[in-house]
Amino acid sequence: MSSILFAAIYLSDSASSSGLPLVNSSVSGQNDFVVNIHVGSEMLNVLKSRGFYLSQNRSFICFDSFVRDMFGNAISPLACTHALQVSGYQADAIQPDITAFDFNWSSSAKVTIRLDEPIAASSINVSVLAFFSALTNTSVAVGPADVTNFSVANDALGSLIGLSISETLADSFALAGVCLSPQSCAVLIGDDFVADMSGNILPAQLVAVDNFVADSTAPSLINVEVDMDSGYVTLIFSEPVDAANFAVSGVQLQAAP
Ligand SMILES: [Ca+2]
Repeated sequence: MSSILFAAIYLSDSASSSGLPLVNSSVSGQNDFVVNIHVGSEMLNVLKSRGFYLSQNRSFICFDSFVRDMFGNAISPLACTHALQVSGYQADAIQPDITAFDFNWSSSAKVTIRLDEPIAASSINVSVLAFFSALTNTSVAVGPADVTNFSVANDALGSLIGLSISETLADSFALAGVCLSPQSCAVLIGDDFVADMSGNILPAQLVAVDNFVADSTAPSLINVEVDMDSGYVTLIFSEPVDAANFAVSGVQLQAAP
């Protein structure tokens, strides 16, 4: 059965549309009436990301001459305009899984989460996310306004979710000591964060960061306020600064520049 020409088999979502050639697949079994083709996860992900094969009503097959009988006679092609609907269908019932969680302070999309299969963008609920530091045993929850932008890219590898977080949330991280190093950065995923194309929900879990990129931008001084009665000088910075490392001797007060 190694004579099967996979690229001459097409999978489509209706009896009238052109199909996707079957790639990344293998055949198992003997020369027989029944041939089992194992469709690889990359091809399955392509089908899911295109919305194909999400139900029996969206599962069709058509083909060119992809196989021969034992005498060498090739099978007659079946045009995709007359594609055959599958007679048996088993929906995806497996929950998606996380394959990577990255945190990047120097990028506008600070958080990226990769899953092993395409997901439905409309299912995303960022308000069940929190970030956690095992060093300080502190977590910072994500509020509804804290994710300023999110993107979803579904492809053969699965799905890549990108989240841009608000300045307010970034400041909360800095003040709580969360996600300031690989050791202090994990994401706490609650129930119902995201579902796959068949509605299976990603299980709640705690995931440590895989790739961590620190902030390399220097803080700047935005404002200085002086109270001549109390004797306090108040310095306001563009981002939280580490008060333990504050060098008072490095600040000079003067009458004119
Ligand atoms: Ca699944």
